[in-house]
Amino acid sequence: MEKTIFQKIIDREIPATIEHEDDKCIVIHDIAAQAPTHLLLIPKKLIARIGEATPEDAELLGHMMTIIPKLAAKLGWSDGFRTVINNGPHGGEAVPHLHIHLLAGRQMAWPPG
Ligand code: D5M
Repeated sequence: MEKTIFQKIIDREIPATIEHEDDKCIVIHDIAAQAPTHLLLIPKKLIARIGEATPEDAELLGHMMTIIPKLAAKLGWSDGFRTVINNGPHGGEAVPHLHIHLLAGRQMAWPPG
């Protein structure tokens, strides 16, 4: 199976602006930013989408959740931010490698488009 674009970034085959990295995940700046700050929090393990996560991914997913408040503190998101996971065609997913969008720096609208 061909590597996803995010796997190529994790493997340093293509460049990205990296905001955080540890043994379990990487956080990069989205190339098509939809907010003043738009990050992607990506597990190094290939989980195609959140709908395919399994109970054995619980620790990894929990770890990823704990990265979010650290980023919020580091980047000064005191006015708030939004997290988004797109899943499948109706969810607007483009890259089949789980990623959590983190958007900050402007007022978000509801409902989402
Ligand atoms: O979101 C996939 C996101 O991935 C979309 O917001 C663009 C972003 N993207 C695509 N290629 C790159 C590279 N090379 N660097 C950084 N960001 C990238 P989805 O939820 O799947 O629609």
